[in-house]
Amino acid sequence: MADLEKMLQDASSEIQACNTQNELNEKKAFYLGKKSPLNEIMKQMATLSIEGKKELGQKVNAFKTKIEELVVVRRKELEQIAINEKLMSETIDVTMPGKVLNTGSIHPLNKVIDELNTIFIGMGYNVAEGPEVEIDKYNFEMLNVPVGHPARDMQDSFYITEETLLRTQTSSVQVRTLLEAKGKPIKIVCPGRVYRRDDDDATHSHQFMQIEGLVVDENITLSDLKGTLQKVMEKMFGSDRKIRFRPSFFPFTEPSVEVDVSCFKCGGKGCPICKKSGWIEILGAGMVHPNVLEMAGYDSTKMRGFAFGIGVERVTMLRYGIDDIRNFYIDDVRFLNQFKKGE
Ligand code: FA5
Ligand code: MG
Repeated sequence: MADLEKMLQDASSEIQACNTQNELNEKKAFYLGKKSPLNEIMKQMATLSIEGKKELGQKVNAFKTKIEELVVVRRKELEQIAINEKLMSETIDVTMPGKVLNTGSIHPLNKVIDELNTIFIGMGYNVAEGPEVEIDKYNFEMLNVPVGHPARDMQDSFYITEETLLRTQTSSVQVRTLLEAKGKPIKIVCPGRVYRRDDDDATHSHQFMQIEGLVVDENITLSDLKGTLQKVMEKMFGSDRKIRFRPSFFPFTEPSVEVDVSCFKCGGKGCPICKKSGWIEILGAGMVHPNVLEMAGYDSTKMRGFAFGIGVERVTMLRYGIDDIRNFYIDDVRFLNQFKKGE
């Protein structure tokens, strides 16, 4: 009998120590199967009295029942442990950092266009658009640059047919806007791509961007132009950067100016980027030529206007200290990634 009690104790701790359903099945088979150590005890049966047999029989049955119970309890425990483990492993922790996707970033030129648009919208301008494939009439003729005019040479161009070309300047949008407004006041900016047969170098590209501006109303003067550009450049570069207005010539403005900003690289001393001048030209501007107004149906004795064409690449170079315009167009992600910050 003592054997049976000892066996029950051993069985109980062995069942409790089972960590898988398989181990548990084996343990159950060991104690209740044909080769169970119980068989040794049962062998005593023959030597016992009837009373003794009855007593041993009951003890053995009780042992079996107890083993069954212990197995059931442990089986349930193991099932619960498995469920808990599964729940733990499948828990979604919403505070875990997500997978970082390798996203692109806004191109620096678009950043500067967005910024300039915002500045101009804040000053009451509308943003206009125009086509990149333009007719000669709008790109040149109605800007007071007739066929054979020497100013065409400076923008020696990509022609598609005799009458159509890739626009060389966003100034073509001036003509389109004037024709559409039919004598009414105008206040627009127009960003876009332009194309010229220019030799590429650190500050020149054969394809680049401009932002055109056109303001037409009664009583518009050169000082309005100067004040406007001064304000915009201050917002763009801060008030420490030096800006200069320099007399220039465009057939579609009179008088005409060009605006330079002091070189970001040498601070004005002269270096290869600014071609030793200390200045980088960023835009052309002037008072709209009366011929341009008249050709578009405006009465130039009543309405006057100013216009400007800003070089977006130049502004971006000055803004971010970029020393070669070609960086914008070679699609090197190491260059582009630097502009991800702050997006
Ligand atoms: C013009 O294109 C005139 N349409 C500007 C204008 C508009 C004058 C309205 C008067 C009234 P210009 O060729 O200078 O002007 O070009 C204007 C600006 O574009 C330049 O100041 C420069 O910043 C930029 N630019 C010109 N050529 C290139 C080039 N090849 N690569 C990059 N930027 C250029
Ligand atoms: Mg110029």
